[in-house]
Amino acid sequence: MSATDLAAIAQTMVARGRGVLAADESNATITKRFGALDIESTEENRRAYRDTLLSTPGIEEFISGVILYDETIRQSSADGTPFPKMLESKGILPGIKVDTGSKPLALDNDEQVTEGLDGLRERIEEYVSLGAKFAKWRAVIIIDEEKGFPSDYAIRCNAHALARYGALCQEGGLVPIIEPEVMMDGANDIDTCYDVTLKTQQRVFLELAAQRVDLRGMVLKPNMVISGKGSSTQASAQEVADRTLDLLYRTVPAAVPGIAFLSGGQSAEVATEHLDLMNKQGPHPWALTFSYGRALQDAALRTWKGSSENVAEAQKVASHRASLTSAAATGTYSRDMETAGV
Ligand code: 5MM
Repeated sequence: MSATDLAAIAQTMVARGRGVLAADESNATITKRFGALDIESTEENRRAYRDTLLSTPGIEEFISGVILYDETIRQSSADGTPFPKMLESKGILPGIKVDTGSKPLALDNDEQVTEGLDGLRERIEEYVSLGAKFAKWRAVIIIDEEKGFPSDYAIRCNAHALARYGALCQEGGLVPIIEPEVMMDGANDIDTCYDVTLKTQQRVFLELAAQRVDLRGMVLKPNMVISGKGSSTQASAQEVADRTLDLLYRTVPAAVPGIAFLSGGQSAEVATEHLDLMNKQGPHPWALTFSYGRALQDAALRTWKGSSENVAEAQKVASHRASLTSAAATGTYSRDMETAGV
């Protein structure tokens, strides 16, 4: 695939008012999410849940692409249509998580590095044949001020792996989503989140350049700059938007077509409000949109609850959430839209 083709896919992923649904929970993660609602995590239940989300009527107005998990990309909708084909027929790009998870970093102490580079060239070839157009790799950067985390070592290792993955994707014809996630669950304040995210993104862009990744054919999926969940001082929504924008202007070259945020455990409303406040200050050099997992799915999953009788209602909830998140991607969201038309 040419650089122009990759750039066109990246542009489509972040087209105005559209964003990415992260539905790539590994079996371990979806089992945890199901477990909290007493839903059994069988292969059929996972398929039925993903089918509910992906076949939501009209979802293509708000969702440009869906990140699938290895099991899901091989599954089909109730009528037998493989999920990638079903998405394509709705004008939604199928994507695939290609990392194999974060593991303890060797000779370190509780920090993580994401694995999955071995055999990745061959796996990419197979995913392309299954219909994937883009990929995702998530690096986990932990803040723990007492332990001195993150170390430079952890940031360097993760940035290097992200760039190696990015280069392999572009060589093999997939647009890489580059996801360096600075975790939001520490006790740190917003200043520490800013400093760590700055250091991480600077290192990531250095590695991307060193490893010849074409910035026009990628999408960045960062965390927002936010107070840690365990911090006694919580920054206001406006401060989160301002500090996140300030950081992005310092780190992300204008050649990157779009930034699709992760939600990272923020509630759906808060994640939506933050994105909206950033877009109200636009236009920016890059599109600012979403690649949310929990913030798009939580309410729909709670409604579905593992029962086919709830599919229509869960789809209504999924569609409403996606429409609000889409509004935030154009800076036209307001809190009263949460209850309007439900
Ligand atoms: C959908 O969740 C993904 C989880 O992957 P693992 O099961 O391998 O942990 C995750 O990577 C997700 O794509 C991003 O973190 C964004 O999701 P949130 O919920 O943070 O918006």
